[in-house]
Formats: sequence, structure tokens, C-alpha cells
Amino acid sequence: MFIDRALITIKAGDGGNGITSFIHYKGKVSGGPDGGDGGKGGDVIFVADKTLTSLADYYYKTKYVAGNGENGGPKDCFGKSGEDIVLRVPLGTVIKDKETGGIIADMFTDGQKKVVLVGGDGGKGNAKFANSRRHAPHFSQTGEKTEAKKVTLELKTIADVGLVGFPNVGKSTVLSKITRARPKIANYHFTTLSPNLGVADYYDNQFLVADIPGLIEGASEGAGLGTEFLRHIERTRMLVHVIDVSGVEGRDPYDDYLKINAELKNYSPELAKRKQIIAANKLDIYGAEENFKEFKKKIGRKHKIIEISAVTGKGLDTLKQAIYDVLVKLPPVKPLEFEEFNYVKPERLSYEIFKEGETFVVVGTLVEVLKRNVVLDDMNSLAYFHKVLRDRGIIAELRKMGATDKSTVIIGGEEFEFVD
Ligand SMILES: Nc1nc2c(ncn2[C@@H]2O[C@H](COP(=O)(O)OP(=O)(O)OP(=O)(O)O)[C@@H](O)[C@H]2O)c(=O)[nH]1
Ligand SMILES: [Mg+2]
Repeated sequence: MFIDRALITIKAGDGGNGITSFIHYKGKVSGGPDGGDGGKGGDVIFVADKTLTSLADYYYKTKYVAGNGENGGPKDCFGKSGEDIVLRVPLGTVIKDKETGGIIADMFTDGQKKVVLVGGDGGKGNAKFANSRRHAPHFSQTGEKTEAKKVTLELKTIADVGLVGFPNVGKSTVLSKITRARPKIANYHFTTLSPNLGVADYYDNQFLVADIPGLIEGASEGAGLGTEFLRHIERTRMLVHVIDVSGVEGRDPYDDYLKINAELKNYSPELAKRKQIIAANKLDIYGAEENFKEFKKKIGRKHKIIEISAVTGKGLDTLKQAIYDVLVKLPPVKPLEFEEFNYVKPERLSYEIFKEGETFVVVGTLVEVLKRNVVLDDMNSLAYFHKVLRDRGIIAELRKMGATDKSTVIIGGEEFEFVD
């Protein structure tokens, strides 16, 4: 099964806790603080890998969690950082945030790297909180906790050339002859069930060719294999429209031409406007020449037509040359243009105060950070807590909102009495 979409859950590692510890000297009661910092949590990193062709791995395994940072230790030992998790995806994978639909990255070039989630910071050990006035801090900081996120992965193949046409017209045969790709070829419709990619050499140049399953009338509305695969040629620079001009299947080649183009247009007007050359195939079959003459007349000067037989190889060099001549005049395929969506760690210093009846409630990321840093039953810690409230203007703000000495204030879920 070809899988070109996946929904996965990713989570960066939590930061390890800093610890509270004191140096123990033999004979002495207690020395200075020596609690080490916790380690940083691992990141979730995506890397584009040209050797991959599908997102199958992510269809079967849907949860990816980076390693947590270890807690700090006594004797100023840092906790070990958590291990990053590296997720390899095929070129052309678009990563989106499930919740907002925001595009996080278009994994466009081989080796491209994107850190999608950053691991939590390690908490500071009590050694870090010692200063000239505070010799023995009895508190340390817990590690930053991270949140799991859901992201969608969607593969939008990147190629120079897209092969389009009815089923059985010889698209895969063309691919197999002009590139080293070995797609399945057989004399029935819908032999190709998923896109195939191949690299064609043309003297010192190379171009990437994508072969998709055959299209039929109504494809853009879901008939046959439908639009499911049209998006794999959206990111091509030009199309080669393969037409079976032998008429062995009883269809009229010009009618085929019109129908396929109508489907392309219905799917995406932009795709329909893409530069197209026609590969008139199966010219080795008896009677094809006659058909071809008619067809050629009807096409007129609308497109360049290359006469080929994918089976005998006739005209394939000319086809490659024609493709190359078009490609050199076209700009390279560009990554999607989008406003990058990034998961941002909560802005640390924001807070909000609102009134619930007579009670004041303080919420926000500043409060969350404070909660991590403060041990309320420790005097020093509590003093630090007050200092931050004052320094950050929370006390002033509360007063402005009408808090008096008897008012109740809830900060981070804890109830306090307002003391000015
Ligand atoms: N005589 C002749 N037969 C050809 C030629 N090109 C392809 N064929 C045959 O046509 C049949 C279909 O070829 P494929 O390459 O599988 O066709 P396709 O367009 O990829 O078909 P789908 O994957 O089903 O869309 C096979 O039996 C091929 O051998 C040609 O130039 N001449
Ligand atoms: Mg095929």
C-alpha cells in the first residue's frame, strides 16, 4: 500500500528536575548547596531524505517521543540531556499542525532539517540559587514539561516532469525506458497504483520524472484512482501527455487528449496551464500511422508532438531532448510559499489578572514559571515569589484593580491574602 499521508503525535522530552542538595563534609553538619541542574529534554527533528518514497512508516507507528532530561544530582552533577528523536521523511513532505492547519515545513531539499519541537529546559539545582545573601537555598527548579502535538504529514512529490494520460497508454513503459526506474508494466488498466519516480539522464543533465496512475474521465471528481494522485504532479515543472495513437483500445486519440486536459483543468486550472508536450505512443502498431495523421492535424500548433514507440525505443531520445529544451527555459520547482507555523514555548513573562466576584485571579505563563521555581513553604523561596510579583508589576496591577489588605488573590491555583 502506498501511503502519502499520515497523522502522528510527537512530543519533545521534558526537562529534568534540578535538585536540592548540600555538601556533606565528614564531621561537619552541612556544607553549601550542591544540587545540580536537570538535563534538557530531547528535540523532535524532521529530516528530508531523498532515499525515502513514502510515509508508510508513519502510518504504522504514530507516536514519537523524544527522551526526557535526567534529574540533576548532588555534587553539582548535571542531569543528562534527553535524546533527540529524528524523523526521516521523503522529499516533498509537508508538515502541518493538526489543530490549526498551519504549515510548519515543506521538506524540500535532501538533508533539510527542521526542529519542530524543542525539548523542555532542565530545572536549576539549588546551587544555582545561592548568592551573597542566600547561602543555603532549600529549593530548586523543576524541569520544563512539554506538550504532545499532533502533526499531519502529506507527501507532495517534487519532480521536473509529470507523465499523464489514460490507463494503459504506456506511461510506465516510457518511464522505464528514459530512467532507471523499474515500474510495473502490464497490458491492463491501472497497473500503476502509486506514483513512480525516476531520474532521466540527458548528456550531463538530469531530470526527475514522475509517473502516476492512469486518469479517466471524471478523475478530478474521484473516478478511477481519482484525484488522489494528481497532487503528485502538482509540483512538476512540465507535463508529458502520453497518448496511445494506435487506437487499439477503440478510443479516439484526440478525444483522449481532450478528456485528460478537461480533468486536469477541473482539478486545478494552474495544472492545466502547465507546459505540456505530447508523446504520441505505440506508433509501432500496425495502423497507428493513419490515426496519428488525423490526431496531428487536430492538435495543430497547440503542442509539440513527439512520435515514439516506448516498446521499440523509437523517438525516446528526441523526447528526452524535447523535455530538456523545455525545462531549461523554466524556473526550478519552488518550495511552497507559506507563513511558517512554529510551536512557540509559552512566552515566559506574560500574565493576566481578572476578577471573579471579590477574588482576584492571576494566570499566565509567568505564573506557571513561578510555580515551578517556588516552594511556598520555604521562607526564602516565598520571599523570592513576592519579589517577582512586585518586580513584574503584579502587585501594582492588583492594587490598581482595587485589591486591598483583605482581598483574596489566587495565583497559580493557590490562595493568598493580599498584603501590600
Ligand atoms: N505495441 C506497443 N505497446 C506498448 C507501447 N508502450 C507500452 N505498450 C504496452 O502497453 C501496455 C501498458 O503499458 P504501461 O506502461 O503499463 O501503461 P501505463 O500507461 O503505465 O498504464 P497504467 O499504469 O495502467 O496507467 C503494456 O502491455 C506495454 O507493453 C508501445 O510503444 N508499443
Ligand atoms: Mg503505469
